[in-house]
Amino acid sequence: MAANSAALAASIAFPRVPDVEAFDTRALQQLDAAHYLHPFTDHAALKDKGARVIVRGQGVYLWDSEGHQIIDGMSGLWCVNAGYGRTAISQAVYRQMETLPFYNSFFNTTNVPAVRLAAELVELAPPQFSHVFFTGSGSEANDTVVRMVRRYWDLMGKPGRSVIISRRNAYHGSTMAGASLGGMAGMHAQGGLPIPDIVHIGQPNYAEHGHGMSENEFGLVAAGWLEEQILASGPERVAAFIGEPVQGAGGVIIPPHTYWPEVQRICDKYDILLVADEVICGFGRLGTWFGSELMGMRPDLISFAKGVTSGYVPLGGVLVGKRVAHALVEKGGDFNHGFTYSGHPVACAAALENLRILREERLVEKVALETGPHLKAAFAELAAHPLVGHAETCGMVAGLNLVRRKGTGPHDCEHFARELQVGMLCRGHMFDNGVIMRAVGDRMIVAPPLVMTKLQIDEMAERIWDCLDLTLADVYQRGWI
Ligand code: PXG
Repeated sequence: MAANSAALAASIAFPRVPDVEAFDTRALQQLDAAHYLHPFTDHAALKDKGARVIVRGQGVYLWDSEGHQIIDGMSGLWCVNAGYGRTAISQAVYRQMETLPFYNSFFNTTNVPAVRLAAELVELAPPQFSHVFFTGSGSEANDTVVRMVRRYWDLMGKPGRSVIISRRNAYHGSTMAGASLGGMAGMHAQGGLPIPDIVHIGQPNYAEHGHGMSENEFGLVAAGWLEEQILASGPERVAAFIGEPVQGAGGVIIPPHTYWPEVQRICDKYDILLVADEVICGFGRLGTWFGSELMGMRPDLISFAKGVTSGYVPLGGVLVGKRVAHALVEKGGDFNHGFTYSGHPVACAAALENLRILREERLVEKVALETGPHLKAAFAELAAHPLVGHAETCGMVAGLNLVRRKGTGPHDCEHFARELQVGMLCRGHMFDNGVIMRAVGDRMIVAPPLVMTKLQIDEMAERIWDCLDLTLADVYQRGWI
């Protein structure tokens, strides 16, 4: 650290109980700009503006270092399902740290929280699942998927089956395999990705590709792209298909009802493994424990992370179905893969407590029966705003599209030019007015904590409406409408 940075660091007070007065926001921002490389960030732009410093969370609210209260429409980053400030989780973590802060699961050892969590996850998962492989994140979970799928086919005597099919605009993480599975062109352009034998098909985005079809017709067409790719790659070379039940970071793309059952039929027809990336959809987000259950999928593997601990401590993993587990366990030999922190006892203790909360407070059922339908109604009202073309929700995820002129449905709206970045303008207003909403192009999305009450959903929707008004005023003023 440079001498002046060290002095600056020493001058910053970090109070135990956050007290707005005690934070020197400017000093923190300067240190941040000087030393902290953030994920997916244009640092030149950030340096000019200064990062917002988040200091506290309680329930569905956050506070920044200047004392602003913010309603967190994004659950941190799609993960704080149980909400902030759960003393039961921090106490479970503390107890585990006092008892056994770490031990590895290599070399024929194990630990109590990891064993208990593996058993509990298998209990929660659909019936075809029997085992869990733990990782530290969703990206590591998807790297594990790639290695495990290929290992499976080796064990089955078909090493030629190495191709994994994914989708454009999917997000599966930032490691080499995670980013390769993902379908983000901007990520592939940096670092020579994708790695070999990963190919991408179109996403089931009705608004973008479904013109002239009913949603259900389009679902079958989009699933058909999988069969076309299997035939193009050669069915004897295809190992697996991976997809998020509902695409999250790609913009909350909710597939038509017909899509996943048809994908399942095609995977079965060609004997291809189906992998559900449930890093976002798992642990109640869609009103079921796993999104696959809602979507009519019967996956062989499920990757998970985020909501398993509500983000309190990093943890991810792969739920392994009996078909693959049988090969790994019974056909013998090492699977040469694993992480220091696989089955970290502290992370597993946090997960056990988090799952207890989700169960005891019936949060998954609440999403299905109460809060999810309420969010749907709130977004249906937001769709009446002059700037909103259409809005969709599924459980506790929602998206709405900002458009230049409304139409009768998603296919006859008039869009803003991409370079105007109306979504980013809108996101700025949200952030400045106490609500966190993500922008993916001109699609604005939320994924609130599952504990958000109906009243808080109304409060969030009111703030969103006001910020849509502010965005509309800007857009008029700039002559974009
Ligand atoms: N799969 C999915 C479906 C994800 O959403 C990952 C894998 C990777 O997980 P880790 O724990 O390695 O980050 C994710 C992560 C965004 C955003 O902009 C979304 C994620 C991460 C960062 C940003 O919406 N999702």
